[in-house]
Amino acid sequence: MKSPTVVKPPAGPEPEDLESLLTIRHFENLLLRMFAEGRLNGTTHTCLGQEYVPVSLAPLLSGDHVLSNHRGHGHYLALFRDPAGLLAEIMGRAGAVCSGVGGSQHIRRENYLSTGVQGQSLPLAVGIGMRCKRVESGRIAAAFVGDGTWGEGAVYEALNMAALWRAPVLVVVEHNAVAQSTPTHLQMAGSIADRAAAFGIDFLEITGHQVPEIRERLAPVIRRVREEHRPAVVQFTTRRLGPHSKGDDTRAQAEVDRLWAQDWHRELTDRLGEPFRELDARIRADLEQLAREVEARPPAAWTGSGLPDTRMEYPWPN
Ligand SMILES: Cc1ncc(C[n+]2csc(CCOP(=O)(O)OP(=O)(O)O)c2C)c(N)n1
Ligand SMILES: [Mg+2]
Repeated sequence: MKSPTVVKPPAGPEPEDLESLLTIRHFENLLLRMFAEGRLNGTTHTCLGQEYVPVSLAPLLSGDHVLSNHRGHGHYLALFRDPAGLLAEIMGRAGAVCSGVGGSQHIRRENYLSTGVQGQSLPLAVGIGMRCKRVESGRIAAAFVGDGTWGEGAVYEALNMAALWRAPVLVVVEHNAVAQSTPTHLQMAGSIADRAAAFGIDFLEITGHQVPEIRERLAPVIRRVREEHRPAVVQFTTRRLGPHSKGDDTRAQAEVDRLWAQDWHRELTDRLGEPFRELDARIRADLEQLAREVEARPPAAWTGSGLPDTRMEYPWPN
């Protein structure tokens, strides 16, 4: 008699990954609530639904250069686990990671840099990658970009050079099928896989949201980038659960509901039960408390960038 096939449930995230996932989820929810209550100004783009992408990558990129984009809170939090510094930055309060001058989109810390300018990070990543190859052997440059950003010409100039010069660059695409209000199928011909192939660049697509499985698939790709200087593109086929920024979701409600039904948070709530709910409630409450503390602080004061002053006097030296 044939023995019944046992379907192994997917491995759950490690405790520190769960904590990162939930910190990012509740950080982003908190920001949207605070905007609605008039407690925040400026802008913000939350990564609700996409939290598992940077959480999966974080330990694989330790010590590397990471270039982030406008939807970067999760990228920062997964790497630095510093909700206090980021919230203070977004609120312009004491303790801000960039003295409150960077806000939501422009953060620099150690080898991490984010920008709100779409497509800017890829040429930068190639330059940094070349530096890694020459003087920081073993390090790579990883850049997060959205699917809509593949409409920028700079992306292709960068891919061309990365392939030609064998720059250790990892391009992480968070393909959420939408760019602001434009569905990707209305603006992208062909596919990102084919575009990477045109440059002879390795490509991997990740469709699931299980952190341990994703890490297992990513590890050999990142190892090749690091050791063989083969640039790679990894496409996470993911979902944006929230608005583009705040209150500007133009998608049909039924479409958004369909995405929420596939959310990792819902799946883990069902699978992990009470301990997950308890951790979830604790992290949410801790962040609410943090927001009250940060709100009560004085405004952030510019303390200098901590970097050598590289400004040049005019006339520029040759
Ligand atoms: C050079 C440039 N053009 C336009 C914008 C305005 N803008 C900000 S986000 C965005 C859409 C980006 O879509 P995508 O790359 O898919 O990332 P997602 O927002 O879906 O994460 C646009 C057009 C910008 N920030 N920079
Ligand atoms: Mg997008």
